[in-house]
Amino acid sequence: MSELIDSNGQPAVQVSAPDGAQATILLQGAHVVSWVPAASTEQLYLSPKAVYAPGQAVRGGVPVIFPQFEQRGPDRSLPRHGFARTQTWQLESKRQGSDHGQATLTLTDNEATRAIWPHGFTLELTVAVSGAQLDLELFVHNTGTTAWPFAAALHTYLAVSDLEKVRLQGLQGLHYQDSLRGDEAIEDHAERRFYGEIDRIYGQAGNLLLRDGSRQLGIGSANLPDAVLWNPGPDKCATLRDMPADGWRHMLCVEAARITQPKTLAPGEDWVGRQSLLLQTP
Ligand code: TA6
Repeated sequence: MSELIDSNGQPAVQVSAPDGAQATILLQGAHVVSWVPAASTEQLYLSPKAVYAPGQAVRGGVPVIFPQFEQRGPDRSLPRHGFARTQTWQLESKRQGSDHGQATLTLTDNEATRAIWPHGFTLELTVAVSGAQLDLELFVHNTGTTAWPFAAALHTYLAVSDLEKVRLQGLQGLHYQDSLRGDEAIEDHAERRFYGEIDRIYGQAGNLLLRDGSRQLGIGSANLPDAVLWNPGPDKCATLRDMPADGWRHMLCVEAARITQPKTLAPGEDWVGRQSLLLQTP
């Protein structure tokens, strides 16, 4: 227990690198709520009205989404965005190396998960900070006796100075599903701008670059081929009780996800997906 700190009244783990890079992870949901690169400032958005309570998803940071995304399945009877984000994870290990700090949190099936999803599993989230980089690695292992499909996402809320000043590169030519319009299209902008509400799933995304004034954030992923862009815009934001009225201006979710093609794990099989964020000096 000595490894734990308090973050907004919740037990949490803080990892730090010798160069001062830091991240804070709540045990509930293995939810990264803060990432400060070395000699820099907070890069994640965390709503000042976020609710910290059992069973409640925290608004901001990096919710871990498993085993379904939204209500899109593969098992639609589950809570929206699955259950990993509201379960209490365990701290498995924490250490500081010569150039990085890292921690691994685990979640295994338990009475509550088996009551809604009758499968044996282990999840591990490894969070590593070093200099200007944050690496998030989600490991999924089927410990049960039957195969099961799952969807997953690292639902990253990036802090931005003002949404209307943000540009995102790397999407041009990608096919996307627009959840607001209910249609599909090909992205034709080399630099996507944002004017308010957006909710899209881009397939086969590669490396992305977020520009926010002089700040540049590189966003990479592995094995999580979908990129979700989400911002509630002013009207939806006003309906979210855990967001301030102007919260939408200061965040953009750029999520690394596996949604459109769920992965199936046979008994004993495992899978790893990653998202990496790199603050680039101009
Ligand atoms: O990832 C986008 C999304 O699925 C949106 O549709 C939006 O509602 C958001 O996630 C937040 O979902 P939540 O359940 O955390 O309110």
